[in-house]
Amino acid sequence: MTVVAKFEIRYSQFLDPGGKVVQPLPRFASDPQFLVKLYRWMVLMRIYDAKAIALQRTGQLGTFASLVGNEAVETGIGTAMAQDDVFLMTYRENGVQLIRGVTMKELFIYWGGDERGSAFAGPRKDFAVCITIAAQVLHTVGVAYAMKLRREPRVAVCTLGDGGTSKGDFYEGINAAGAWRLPAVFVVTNNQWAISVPRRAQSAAQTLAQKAIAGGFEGVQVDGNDVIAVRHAMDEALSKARAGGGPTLIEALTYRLSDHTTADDATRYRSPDELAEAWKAEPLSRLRAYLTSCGAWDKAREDALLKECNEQVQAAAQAYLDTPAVGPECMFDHLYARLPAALEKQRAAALGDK
Ligand SMILES: Cc1ncc(C[n+]2csc(CCOP(=O)(O)OP(=O)(O)O)c2C)c(N)n1
Ligand SMILES: [Mg+2]
Repeated sequence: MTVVAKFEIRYSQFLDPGGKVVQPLPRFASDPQFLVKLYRWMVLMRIYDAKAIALQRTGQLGTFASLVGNEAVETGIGTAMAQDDVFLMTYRENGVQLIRGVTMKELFIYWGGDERGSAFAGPRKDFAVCITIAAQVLHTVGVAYAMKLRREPRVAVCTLGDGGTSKGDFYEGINAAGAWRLPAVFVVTNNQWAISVPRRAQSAAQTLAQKAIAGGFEGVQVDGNDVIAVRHAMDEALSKARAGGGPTLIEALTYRLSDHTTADDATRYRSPDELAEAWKAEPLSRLRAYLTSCGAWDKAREDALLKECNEQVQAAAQAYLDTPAVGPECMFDHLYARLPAALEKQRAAALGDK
């Protein structure tokens, strides 16, 4: 018998949960002021998230999917991408959207159940939220194929969850991306849960990164609570894709510190001990500890940043609350170029009900 294929999956972490450097930092991370910028995004995301949940709990927002715990993944992705790359997301990457120029007011409008929030003014080529699990993997293949045909040095960046990698759409997408050597990066945010289904029940594979091997391209694993590790892996994957080297899959190991959405109650299926343990590895505190150890951060700067981010979030929430609501008929307005007769009738009825 001969071995005809072998593979290995690399795991990378630069800062441990205490903020200690565990391997030489990549060049971008040698500048603490640059890391402060990454930290600012992470703090802003967390405050935005808390506000969105508060608005939902007081009946002023629809169901919301919290990103708490995901800040390092989102900051790493958003800050690494070039503006004319294309981002294709699930529902949990509001932080990436913010970095790419979607306004916070637009995000609140979207979660308020108003499709005008998907017609964001900033990154017009980015896709809207994809609720249909893993369908965006196929859309990414289409976008990346177009970029390749046009010989553009652009990359399609796709995010999906651990649960999403169980879908047929995911396997079909990575197969095509590998076969056609497309300029795409797939980031699997492994937050250990797909609603109530734990990672171990989701797949018998040792890592989710190795699913890329079946597509014929590289898969890597990073500590998704370490923004430096995520950003570094993104930089490498993006430059490889831009240079014609094909796709990469990045599995970012993190933890969903929130309920699945505001419509979920995670205490029904996971233990408080597991959650408490996960909080010890959350992404903000390690970067804060590292910056503090470099002399680049202190309590005064922290307080000033919290104040500034709170004001920004409050202003966006107020701008959202001051936006006149659309009528109930608008639910039909973004489904078809021409509405089928049956839905046209329902739309008319909704207008009549006003
Ligand atoms: C095709 C499809 N099936 C089922 C659902 C219902 N659903 C919404 S979120 C979710 C779990 C997704 O888990 P994961 O991919 O790990 O992402 P996470 O929510 O943890 O970020 C499911 C099954 C859906 N939205 N789309
Ligand atoms: Mg998940």
